Amino acid sequence: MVLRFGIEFVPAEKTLDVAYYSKLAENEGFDNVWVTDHFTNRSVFVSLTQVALYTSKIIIGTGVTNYYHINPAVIASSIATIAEISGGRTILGLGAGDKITLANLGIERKKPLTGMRESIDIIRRLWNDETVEYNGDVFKLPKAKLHFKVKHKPLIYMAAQGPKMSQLAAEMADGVLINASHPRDYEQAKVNFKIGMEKRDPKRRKFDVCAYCSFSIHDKPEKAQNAAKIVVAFIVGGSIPPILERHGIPLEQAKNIEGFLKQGKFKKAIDAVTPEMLDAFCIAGTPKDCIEKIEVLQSTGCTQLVCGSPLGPNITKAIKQIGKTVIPEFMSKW
Ligand code: F42
Repeated sequence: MVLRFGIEFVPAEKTLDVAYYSKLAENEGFDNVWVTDHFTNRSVFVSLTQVALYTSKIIIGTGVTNYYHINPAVIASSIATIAEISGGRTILGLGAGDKITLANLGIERKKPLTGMRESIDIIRRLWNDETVEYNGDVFKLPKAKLHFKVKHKPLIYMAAQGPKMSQLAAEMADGVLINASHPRDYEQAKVNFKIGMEKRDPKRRKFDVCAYCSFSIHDKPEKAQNAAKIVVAFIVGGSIPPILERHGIPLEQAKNIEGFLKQGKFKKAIDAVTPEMLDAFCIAGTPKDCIEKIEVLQSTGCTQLVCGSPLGPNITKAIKQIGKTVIPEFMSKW
């Protein structure tokens, strides 16, 4: 089966740079651009607006925004505006938000699962031109209505790693973005998708399973791996014990890395990343290494591979290399 390719950009970069990379990705055969959202970076919606104006066919989306730092009604109107600008090429990627980033805003991530269910409900109803009077556990909207018609209703993809979030994604969303790079994580996710699928409306479109991987490509494997180490350090430092145990990563090694990161000792954190951690939490190596790992992910049922940060030691070269050497391997042979 054909595998779609997505790419993640982080608006720590200027909006014009994100737009330039997105256009390059479009030209190199990528299907989707996902732009991350943290208040510390440039605005995801402004970045996506610029991406929409610079591209013509690639699907663009938040990868991902969240309903704690933006009210779902504001998410509904913002992403519908981008859908309008892009001519319907837009997906809403929605997550519970990064716990540590939200804590810096004094926002406690209360009832994330309930918040997700309610947000999706509110957003879809607003797009359907309803006046929403909502009295949920997390959201209370006395009277919300959009004063413009949403012609292009975006698909909604959920970020999910946890068992209940994964089940909810299969029940309610059009797709899921799983922040993981190892087949073990996808085998586990499948168990939860099956549970969620039982409650899914059969009229809803086919469920898109996106492997949102830390990805790094270079002809010299050690260069690719070195570029990925800081990202992997953050993943290891932020992972909960069951995930570390699933991949056989000793908890004390992870605690060690977490400590270095908290103190801003990034070089020490990078040096503490082991080959086992790289294997568990990223796809990094030569084009051949990357293709082999992607093939295994595809065999677990993934329908889209999202190439996430760092992409490689050089972003422009990495986008071109993925487009020329990796994507063609997964295009239909007939
Ligand atoms: N976060 C960002 O802030 N910005 C990004 O750009 C971003 C990108 C991104 C891309 C892909 C991806 O997969 C994740 C990404 N994230 C990003 C992280 C994302 O926002 C979420 O933090 C992450 O996906 C959440 O992962 P999770 O599936 O582990 O969900 C957490 C919140 C969780 O606790 N899940 C539990 C579970 O089992 O799935 C649910 C717990 C539960 O049931 N809670 C009950 C409820 O009602 O919510 C209440 C329990 C109680 O008593 O309070």
